[in-house]
Amino acid sequence: MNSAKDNTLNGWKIHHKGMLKDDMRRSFLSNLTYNLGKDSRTSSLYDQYLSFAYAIRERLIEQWILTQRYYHKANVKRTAYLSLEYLPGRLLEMNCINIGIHETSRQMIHELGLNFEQIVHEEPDAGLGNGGLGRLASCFMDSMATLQIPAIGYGIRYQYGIFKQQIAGFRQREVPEEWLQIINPWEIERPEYRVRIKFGGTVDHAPEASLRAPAQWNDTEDVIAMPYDMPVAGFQNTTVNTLRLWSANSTNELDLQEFNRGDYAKACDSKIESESISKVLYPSDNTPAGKELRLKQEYFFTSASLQDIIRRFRQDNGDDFGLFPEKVSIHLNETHPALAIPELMRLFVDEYHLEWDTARGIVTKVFAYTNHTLMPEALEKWPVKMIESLLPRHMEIIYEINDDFLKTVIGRYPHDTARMRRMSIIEEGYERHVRMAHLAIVGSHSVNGVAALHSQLMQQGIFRDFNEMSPDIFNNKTNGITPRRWIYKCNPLLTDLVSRTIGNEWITDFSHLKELAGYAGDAAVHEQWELVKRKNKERLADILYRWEGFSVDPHMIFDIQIKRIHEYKRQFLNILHCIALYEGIRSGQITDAVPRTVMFAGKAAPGYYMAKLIIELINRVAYTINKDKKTKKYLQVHFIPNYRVSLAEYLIPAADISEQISTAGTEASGTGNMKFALNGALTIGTMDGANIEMREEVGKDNIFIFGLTADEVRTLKARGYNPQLYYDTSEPLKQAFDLIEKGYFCPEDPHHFDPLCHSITDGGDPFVIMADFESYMNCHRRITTAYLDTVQWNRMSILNTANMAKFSSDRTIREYARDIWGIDAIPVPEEE
Ligand code: 26Q
Repeated sequence: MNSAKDNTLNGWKIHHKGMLKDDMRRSFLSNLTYNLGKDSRTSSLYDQYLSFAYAIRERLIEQWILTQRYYHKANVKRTAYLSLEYLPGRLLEMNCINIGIHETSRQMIHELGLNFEQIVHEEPDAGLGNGGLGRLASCFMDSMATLQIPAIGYGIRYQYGIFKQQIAGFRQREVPEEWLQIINPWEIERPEYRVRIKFGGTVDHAPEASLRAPAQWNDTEDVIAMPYDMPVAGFQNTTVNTLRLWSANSTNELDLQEFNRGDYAKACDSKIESESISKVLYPSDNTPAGKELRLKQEYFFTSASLQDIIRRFRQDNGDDFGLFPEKVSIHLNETHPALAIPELMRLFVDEYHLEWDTARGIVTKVFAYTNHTLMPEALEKWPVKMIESLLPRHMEIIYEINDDFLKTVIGRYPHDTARMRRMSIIEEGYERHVRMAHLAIVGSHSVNGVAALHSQLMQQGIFRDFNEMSPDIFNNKTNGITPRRWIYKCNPLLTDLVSRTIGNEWITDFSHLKELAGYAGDAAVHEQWELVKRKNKERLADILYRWEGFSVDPHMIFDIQIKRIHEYKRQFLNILHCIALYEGIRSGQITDAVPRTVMFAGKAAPGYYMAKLIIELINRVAYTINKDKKTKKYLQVHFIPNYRVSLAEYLIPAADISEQISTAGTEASGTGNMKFALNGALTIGTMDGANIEMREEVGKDNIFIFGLTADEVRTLKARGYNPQLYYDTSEPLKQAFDLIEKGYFCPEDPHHFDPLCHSITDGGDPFVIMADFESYMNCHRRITTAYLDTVQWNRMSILNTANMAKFSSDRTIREYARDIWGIDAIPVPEEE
């Protein structure tokens, strides 16, 4: 792939882009001149970024074409990953690394007298997701390409990604992020693959025909789905997979009619309305967004993707749909694309005239569903009325699927009508709803959770009835993260140190990382390990000063909690503890404080009142604490605005302590926890999500676990939990709570934080903050004592990195490919 020579492609002689420094320089300058009309004197950083990105893109494209052509020729089974969210972050440097040209490019840019760091910072993050679920999808895309698994990711090309967060007057302000205002060099429009998506209208059946016979869906309002492809390169191999994102365009016929009638405004309205579908990402994470436009988005990208999958299948296999499950596997990332199930039924029955039962059999073999949340309010359900008016044929099909399903239930459990009601896809009540998770389970051959505890709770809790009836479809696939972005790219110093210590095989075979454990007691490694952490803290300090104007001191402990703001994630517990520390130091009760900087970052859903109030509390507490001369040397608190992938890449390598403190039984997995530990931070965490498996890997002495277990939380609540009891018996908790309640942090409006205070007292403290406080505080005391023993700390830190091999998304994807998709690696030959 990296050889510089001429090549033929499709019978055309094209120039194989060379990978040497001179080749790169030629491409870069040629793009600057002929594409952007600039020279190295007149070019802006933006011009330089684009030219550089184009030069890299040119080097991806041939292998991209070869990969796709090879998949077609070998007629391989492919997996389609359907996700409403992706969070790829910046791509320029990552692509450089993946095609093996990072160092060469860096030198080339440097020798031109340009600044590599500044250039790559010109790229906006592709923020097409909210949090864990979206970032996981991107880690998976990376691993699928690296493992050479034939895969295609489908999603929406939102014009506005996740909002930009500003902090003004201590509060979150949302600013629209129009990332496509500037050119996206990584996408290629593919008008030849656009498809038509229908909405509304009516369904016509032949007289006396069953709902299961082919029907006609007429008088619809249509939207065009335009695909944009982004290359996803494997790590230094020959595979380049595709991420295909759909953009909504209007069909011109409709507005032309109105236009010709002279109703210009209306003509524009319908254009605007159809194009609004891909306009904006819903900024809700683990919280409901029960808006019709959201449902439209879900159907829009699902239908477009399925039509695309079928087109490709027919091209390779004709209409022999019996082969479909041997050639296609479709993965549902949460229930957001669950309409794919009735949609595939509709396409098979109505468009390709398959028998209902035949179609139904194929569908279940093809789909698999991953659940990502136990929060009851985040389980998707849509009013039957809404689906009926937007997707009338799908509603019929859902009823028919449900009929079949309920017959099986009643066959297995005769007379158990309560069970039938619980399991039905339709929720009865004042208004009837479609339960998307039930639809996804009934239509899939595999349902998985994302960490061992989560899968277990899912099977015993929300999906208990389903698990009793079909235990074989349930399984666990513990999440992972891609080591390419989450150590190799974001922590070059540590990457070098690890390679110098154990050789560099670990980069391509992560299981080698455990060899590092052999050096956990090595004084020379310790010294370098410490130095790397220090340098990463300095790098962060530098960036925070330049971007946000605040100074942090790298000599202090960096204690970091970064994730979406949510009550169950308990940022409130962390800030309460900060207040207790502050009060303790200020009053002289704490005399042995170890200097620390506590950092928070994360976005709140714009409509999530409590989450926004937590952000305001953190900012006000930070303001009060940071200006106090008495405590300044010992405690600093910062809220860093606009958390995103590119910021995480600086924060994570600089962390000493990673906060993973969700109420046990609430965080499905967490993936930030893995990123921190991989970069040598020590975790303070609860027995929740993947923390439990991390503890198994690193050993109980190398992680700081506190608080009630999921079982204990359940029992406590069942017995009648009284948060007041904990308040009464813990002096530090009482002091911290009282400061907030008395308005110490908001003198101009002392009752400002009442809703937060109430939630953990009279409100019943659903996330057991009060009950876990003492344990959390004591755990922090243990962890700071441990920090003072530098040798011991370095040892633990090294063992954390060394024992993270399990949490590579490569391991996760291997399991998905083997157990769920039935797909093997297909190494793409270098040349035809
Ligand atoms: C719900 C109802 C209606 C519309 C949307 C939603 C909705 C939106 C986003 C439901 C859930 C989400 C996002 C969930 C999510 O990000 N879950 C996280 O997934 C990670 C990857 O598996 C886990 O590591 C996290 O623990 C989990 O919180």
